[in-house]
Amino acid sequence: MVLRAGHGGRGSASFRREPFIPHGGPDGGDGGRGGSITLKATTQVTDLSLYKQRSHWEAEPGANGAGGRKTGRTGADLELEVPVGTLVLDEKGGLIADLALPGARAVIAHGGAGGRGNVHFKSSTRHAPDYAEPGLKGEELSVTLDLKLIADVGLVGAPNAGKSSLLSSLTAARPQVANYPFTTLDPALGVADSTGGRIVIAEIPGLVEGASRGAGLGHRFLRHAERTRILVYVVDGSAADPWKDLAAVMSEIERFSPELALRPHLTVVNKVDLDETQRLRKRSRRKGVHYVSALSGEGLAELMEATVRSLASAPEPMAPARSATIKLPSRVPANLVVERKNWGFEVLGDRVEHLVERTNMDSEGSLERFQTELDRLGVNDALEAAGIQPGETVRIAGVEFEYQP
Ligand SMILES: Nc1nc2c(ncn2[C@@H]2O[C@H](COP(=O)(O)OP(=O)(O)O)[C@@H](O)[C@H]2O)c(=O)[nH]1
Ligand SMILES: [Mg+2]
Repeated sequence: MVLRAGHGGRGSASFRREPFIPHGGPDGGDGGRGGSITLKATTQVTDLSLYKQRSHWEAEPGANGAGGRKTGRTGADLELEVPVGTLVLDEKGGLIADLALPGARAVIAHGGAGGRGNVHFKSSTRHAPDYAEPGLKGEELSVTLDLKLIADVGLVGAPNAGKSSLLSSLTAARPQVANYPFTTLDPALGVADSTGGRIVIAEIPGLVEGASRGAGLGHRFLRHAERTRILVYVVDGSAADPWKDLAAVMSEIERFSPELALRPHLTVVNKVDLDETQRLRKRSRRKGVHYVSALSGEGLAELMEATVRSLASAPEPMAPARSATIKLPSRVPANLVVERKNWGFEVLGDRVEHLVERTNMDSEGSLERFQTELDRLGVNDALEAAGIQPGETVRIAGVEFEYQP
């Protein structure tokens, strides 16, 4: 994914106009700073699909300065929302940011500073500076987004099965527990200390909870489940038909992702402190089911042991399930690109753009060197090849020139 922050606005080289004074003092204001690009972690977004569809993002440039010491408007920042657990890596795989918590933000590409207007360049020897600085280029970089696992274990099940209660009995987390179907809407996380080390457990909000909030939401929650290594199906043993509830949840998961349905899982019947659940336990011949009570703590130690064993043998999830990695070649051209526009020609290229930014267009000496360098970099050839005519406009790094071979 290529992120390009906004170019800084150009400083203005303007002079005050006053009646009877042919040349007022310089009053050109500064260019505005270009917008930056920020990534923000949110639970509202659960995957990186948006960034697979669109790989180029640009923030707004700063506006140019103007006469009357007017500073150009700052370019608007661009804030891109990514799922919690997104890693931002540079081209070599180095970590730029770890957006592990909801609300975490990182500025990834900084906007270019605005150029100074000519009011700054007045000195005792120079009363009428007729130049101003160009704005600086916004940072441009190619990054890879990688989505970490949010948890080792995902608790899934119907509303009121006791997912939140289990999470709070197994870990120090204190999710909302309530006896009605509209509770958790974000995955709540907790950490359990076990013989197998730290285990991160996530409560995946119920499908019915999601479905009742509008179509597709249930599936949005299930995307969180994809980012766990094993699933624990939680069933309310005191419900009218617990096995039917279990089947409903499993088929919903199957419908969402057959791969997810095949992931290692445990089945937990909760509320074994209640008579209905006790009776179910006596009646049922199902094997491999863990009967527990989040309330009394019964069966929880055994459940944790089974979880540790299951995690130990669980394969590392396949790449697409575990991490939606976007790898794109860097678009930033080391060499030269000439693009025809309706107003003239735009020249793109790291080296030539840096050259323009470094050059003080006011000094004869540096202008001469600039021309030679442009030629050496092949800019003139490239423009000729693109069919440029004398007098047409060329823009390099935000600075415009008239082409005169
Ligand atoms: N008797 C009993 N009630 C429980 C148990 N676990 C949860 N509950 C109750 O079941 C209701 C729903 O629990 P909650 O954890 O919010 O379920 P969730 O919707 O799956 O997160 C709450 O009223 C809990 O107090 C349990 O082991 N035994
Ligand atoms: Mg809950």
